[in-house]
Amino acid sequence: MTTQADQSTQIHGGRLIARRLKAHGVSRLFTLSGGHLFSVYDGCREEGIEIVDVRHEQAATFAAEGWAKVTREPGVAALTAGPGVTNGMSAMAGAMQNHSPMLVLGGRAPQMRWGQGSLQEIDHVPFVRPVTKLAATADSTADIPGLVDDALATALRPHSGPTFVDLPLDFVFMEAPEPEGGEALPDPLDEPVAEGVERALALLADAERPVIMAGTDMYWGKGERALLELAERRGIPVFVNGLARGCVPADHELFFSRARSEGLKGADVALVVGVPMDFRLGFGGSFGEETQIVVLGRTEPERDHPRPPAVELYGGMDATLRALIGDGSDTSAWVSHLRAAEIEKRAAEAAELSDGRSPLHPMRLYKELGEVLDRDAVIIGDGGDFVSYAGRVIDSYEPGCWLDPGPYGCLGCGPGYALAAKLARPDKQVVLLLGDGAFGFSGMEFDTLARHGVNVVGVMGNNGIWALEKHPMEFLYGYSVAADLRPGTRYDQLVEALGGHGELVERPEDVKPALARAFESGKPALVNVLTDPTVVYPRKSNLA
Ligand SMILES: Cc1ncc(C[n+]2csc(CCOP(=O)(O)OP(=O)(O)O)c2C)c(N)n1
Ligand SMILES: [Mg+2]
Repeated sequence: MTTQADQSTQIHGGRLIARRLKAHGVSRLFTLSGGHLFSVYDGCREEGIEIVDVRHEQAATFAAEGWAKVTREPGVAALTAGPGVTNGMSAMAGAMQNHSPMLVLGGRAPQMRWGQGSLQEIDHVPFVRPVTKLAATADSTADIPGLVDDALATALRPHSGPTFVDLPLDFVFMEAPEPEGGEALPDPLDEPVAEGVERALALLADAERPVIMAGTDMYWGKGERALLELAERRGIPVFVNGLARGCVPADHELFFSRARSEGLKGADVALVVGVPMDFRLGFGGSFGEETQIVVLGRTEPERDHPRPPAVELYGGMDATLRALIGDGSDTSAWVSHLRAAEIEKRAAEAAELSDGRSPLHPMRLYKELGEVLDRDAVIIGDGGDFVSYAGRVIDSYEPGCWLDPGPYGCLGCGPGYALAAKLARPDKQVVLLLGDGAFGFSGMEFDTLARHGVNVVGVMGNNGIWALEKHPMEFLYGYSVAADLRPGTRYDQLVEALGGHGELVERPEDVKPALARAFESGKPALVNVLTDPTVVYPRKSNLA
């Protein structure tokens, strides 16, 4: 068997792919079997790329995204022809909105018989294109390596996002010589400083109540060090969402979360860094009417800003944030004012955090969980109200430690994310927060976790309802339909049946011992905590 390939050697299309993946540092391929992919598997096996096989293609695709989210390297999934690719569509759409760099390889019916009705024959590209940055079908075996290089580079370039390469069965089984070289993948730290920083510097110099609101593209742009230096030098309070969580440690003196509305509404200048003014920022209305907005993006936005910014800066996150470092006004009164608001709002949570009811208040569960989490634990949220509570009270201290589906909001992302996170960070606690509704989408992936020995600890808020839908519908209509689940379902026993460790918890005092047993079990685990369905999350709006 040959293990080396050079210009003179012909190697099959699957091996050509694996060699390009390996050359770019890809170590794992997430997939679910299909004959269209056999030569890709053979190539990966030859090149030492680990194949991680799941139970539904959405989990493979979410895992590829989860890998990207935790490592900032492109994640890679391979989906078989037809239904394999359609099953991965929601995850691709979510990754597109999250700007998650990843590559999806699609199996495809053979080119030589195209249009004659081969098994699982469908043209993926037209429906994958709107949810990817690049979607292309290989024209020949020799075309494949260049396409893979291009797809990986495109996935990483701003705005980063998913790309898709379709592999006709005949081309991927046939042989071609391996081309030489291939360029290194782009590094966000090489992106140039934006034009127009002078205007932003002038605004910042006079700002008395500045804030920074940072989001996911700041993380993709590797801007966190420069962001912290900028905030510290100018004394600017920082608020984060999405993947920016953890980029400023939750115990930093300039980090705020509960005082967000106070901070954003009261700001005279807001640096909006790597985050669109979408529903999460009230389409711009979260800021005060007089707030001057300085937008900083890795590149031009995909949509128009909902309110006109005073300054727009498009360029490298690190370089541009660095260019904004300098001395400004004394902000200490503003910072103290927000700190007082933060402390007051946190104090108001104390009663819920120590709520003694059984079934539990979700806040009490998070108080117990928070006390056993390491500083660098990776937390994954998959659910409705249960995850909204976590978003409020679970603190992050390092980048890449908080994963939720993002604005596309697809339930079922969690197990795939968790699988990838634990593979990428085997020494960290990886905790998967699951609603009982959310569990139904990808619960079978506990089989994947068990088969691959990936010891994620799941914590379920089991309220027997789709709470995020049931309570709003009752509020609007006085009744609800399609909003109930079976109360008290033993999802922990399901996980045990799949080879994991299960715990059922009904009382607050039993949470910590159950979590300790789960972490020590040496298996993927689910701590199934019964939570109170009458608890209504204080939500302003969930649709727009
Ligand atoms: C794929 C998908 N289907 C439906 C929804 C709509 N949805 C959002 S939250 C939610 C309820 C989730 O219930 P559960 O996971 O039990 O969490 P809970 O709200 O009860 O805490 C639903 C149905 C969605 N976001 N994604
Ligand atoms: Mg529920």
